[in-house]
Amino acid sequence: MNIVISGSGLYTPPYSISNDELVATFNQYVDNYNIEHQDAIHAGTLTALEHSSSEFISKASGIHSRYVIDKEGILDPAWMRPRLQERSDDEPSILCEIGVAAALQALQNAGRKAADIDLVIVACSNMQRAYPAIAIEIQQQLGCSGYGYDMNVACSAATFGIGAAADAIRAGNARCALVINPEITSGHLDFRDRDCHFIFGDVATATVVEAEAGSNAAQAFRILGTQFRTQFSNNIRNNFGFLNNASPETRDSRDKLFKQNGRKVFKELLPMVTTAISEHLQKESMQAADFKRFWLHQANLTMILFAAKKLLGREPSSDEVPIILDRYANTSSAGSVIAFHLHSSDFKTGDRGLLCSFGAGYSVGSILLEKC
Ligand code: CO8
Repeated sequence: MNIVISGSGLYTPPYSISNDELVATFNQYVDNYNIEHQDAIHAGTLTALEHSSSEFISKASGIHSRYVIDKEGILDPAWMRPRLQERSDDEPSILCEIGVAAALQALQNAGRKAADIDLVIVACSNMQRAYPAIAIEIQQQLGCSGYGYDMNVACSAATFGIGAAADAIRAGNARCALVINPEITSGHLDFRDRDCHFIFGDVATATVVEAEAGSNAAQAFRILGTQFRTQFSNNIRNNFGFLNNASPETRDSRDKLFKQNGRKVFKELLPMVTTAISEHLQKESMQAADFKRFWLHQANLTMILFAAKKLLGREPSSDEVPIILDRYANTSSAGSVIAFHLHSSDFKTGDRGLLCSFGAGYSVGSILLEKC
């Protein structure tokens, strides 16, 4: 049975923060900290914090700005995190709200109604609560039938989710699925950490996955093959979880937010990604040159260009490897789907593209697509 991605959707938060704005807040925080702790710093018992820099950020990452769900709280040097009003159980959760916005656009592009959906998968890096599943809340909010569940494979959650949806349809458990990636990364980022305060942005994406036969989308992409790989690593980690309550002494310590060893990630994950994609193409008797476009995970510009060059054996053009992280930053699982959503309308029947995500786990997911 042929399965297609029949539509995609994108919710972009209303606020954008430039590198200069982010760095101004960070540097103010650093100055305040160093003044507050000047005695200990002079005594040599505490190390002074160093300023961040916009030049470093754009050079090291390719990121110039990021969208966020709340700007004021993040840019307040005394707070430096989104300030989000907790909602009552009777109100839609924030992940549900932004997920629904992306889902409605995906449904429209797929020529589908919510009533056609019988599987909702919410696939992202962090759920805002343990249960009930955000997917089931969205199922109810939209009026979908069938079933829903949440899953987390960090940055690879979207491709793994699309794969799970395609498998469910082939197995006869569902007919038409919504895979939704609401990413409020600003909620699990330490904006006081110079090494990573600039990396992430908020967004939500969604895709509709269904059988090709019966699909009535104007812009459907046939899934030619999927491949998923994982390999354990501590180099990208977040120890937030339900057992934190059992160790209240360390409940708010640094490791309960995103942390990474960026250099090691570069060194270890890139070979894993390029090997996985090459093996996937080989398995399907295809070559990189058969593909018009590579919608790659958007974590770091150098990383994206390195992977594309390795695959193609030459410098990629900007048309072959669209970049969206310059204004969206790393949006975790949503990054490659944003690239797909914004850069796929020019495909003609038979054109091929590769959707690939990679990140914490480690994890790598690749999906080979062909325009119907
Ligand atoms: N301003 C100025 N200087 C800085 C700054 C800064 N902000 N930060 C670091 N420096 C300095 C360092 O101190 C260092 O100085 P020195 O050489 O004197 O020691 C120098 O700059 C170089 O630092 P790095 O070696 O760290 O710099 P890199 O060139 O490695 O760039 C990056 C840093 C951009 C972080 C890079 O390593 C990178 O992008 N790595 C890959 C990251 C990646 O792909 N991670 C994937 C994680 S995402 C994921 O899987 C999902 C997780 C879930 C989502 C979480 C949401 C919050």
